[in-house]
Amino acid sequence: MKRLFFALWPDNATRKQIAKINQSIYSEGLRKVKPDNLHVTLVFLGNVDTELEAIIHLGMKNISVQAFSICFDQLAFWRKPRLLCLTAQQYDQQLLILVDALKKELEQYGMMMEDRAYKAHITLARKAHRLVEIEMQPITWQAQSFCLIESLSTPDGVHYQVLQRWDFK
Ligand code: 3AM
Repeated sequence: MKRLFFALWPDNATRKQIAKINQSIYSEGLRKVKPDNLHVTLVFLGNVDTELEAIIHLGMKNISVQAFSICFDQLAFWRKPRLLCLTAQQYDQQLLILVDALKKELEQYGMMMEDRAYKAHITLARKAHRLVEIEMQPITWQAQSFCLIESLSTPDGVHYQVLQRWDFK
């Protein structure tokens, strides 16, 4: 079994910009996401066996979405999951089309998908207690592809590994 999710994976320049913002945040007890792990989750799959994983790898070529950009312009505190994350006030329609298409494809394989409205975010830190005031320049994320990611538990904490990448049109 592998623990999988679909995500937008940043290019190096975007990753550096986000990591820099994350460095500027301080609050007691925060558990920061490592720079190499920064991403935008699209759809969480959970544990997937080898057979289903092979079907997923093949099936995603049916997804046809145009490249788009997202402007992450706000730091938010999400109380229940105790996250500090970057959020976007507006989404390009292509992002919602992509998330919807992924869910529909996965439902065809018998997977149960969450019904909650999608909220694009970049998790920066966990175990947060409050919002932190920061000065930040908005981050424009040029999405050129989406990725299948494996979440691996290592002695150094969680590590995300890109398994496959699909380019947008
Ligand atoms: O990176 P973010 O915070 O968007 O919270 C987990 C993380 O999201 C989320 O999947 C991403 C990669 O681990 N996640 C973990 N378990 C989940 C679950 N049961 C989950 N999302 C939904 N349902």
